[in-house]
Amino acid sequence: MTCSRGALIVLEGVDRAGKTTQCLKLVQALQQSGREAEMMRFPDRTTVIGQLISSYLMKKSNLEDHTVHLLFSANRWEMVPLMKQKLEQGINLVVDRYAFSGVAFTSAKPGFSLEWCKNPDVGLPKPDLVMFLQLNPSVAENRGEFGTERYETSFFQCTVHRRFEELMEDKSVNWRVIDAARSIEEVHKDIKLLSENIINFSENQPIGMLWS
Ligand code: Z5A
Repeated sequence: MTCSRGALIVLEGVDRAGKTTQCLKLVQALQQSGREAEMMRFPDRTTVIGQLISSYLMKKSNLEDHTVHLLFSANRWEMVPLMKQKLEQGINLVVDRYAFSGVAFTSAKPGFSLEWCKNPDVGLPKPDLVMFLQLNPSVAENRGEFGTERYETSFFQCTVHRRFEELMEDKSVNWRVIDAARSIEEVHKDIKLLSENIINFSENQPIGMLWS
């Protein structure tokens, strides 16, 4: 008996766009409709590499910029065997940030090209769908103060947003832009519909390789 594979669905967006809120709601909705679904997030702070990243983000330690970029990528690669296993078991994976955040954040730093930043993530399991939660920085500001972690400043987030826009010009990735300024329920409705469609479409397709 052959089992249909699960879909790899990624949510991206700038700070406070609602990625975590929507990932949780999507997993719940898919499960309620009888589908197998699980959430993953990057960085995954539970692993040894994830703890190095977490300490860096919390400004408890400093890491050289190339080094931390490679650690973020390694944190995805260490999850690849598990991701593939789950997808092949028919479990749909809903992922909060992925390689696109990796590239957008590092390339927002001086001296980093998009191309260099993409290289370590070439060949990762390719998402079947990437939904970018679009939110104007002024609306995001109304969702509360920035936290105290690294990168949580308006100036840096604006540069990150521009890098995401450059990444979205790549038609080899199935990007969908979602207006995240609406209510949680309205945003969820769109995300659920797009996800259900891609789950049906992907079930008999092989898992692709990102940027290759
Ligand atoms: N990073 C990197 O540099 N390289 C990499 O490779 C990767 C990541 C993978 C990780 O942060 C940091 O690491 C991140 C990128 C960098 N740095 N920054 N900035 P994280 O993943 O641990 O945390 P986060 O991604 O920064 O979370 P977030 O962006 O702040 O939040 P969010 O997930 O987008 O939003 P939320 O938590 O669902 O919602 C935020 C608030 O808004 C909350 O109060 C909600 O109730 C509210 N909300 C949500 N939706 C709505 C709507 N529709 N209306 C009104 N209010 C809403």
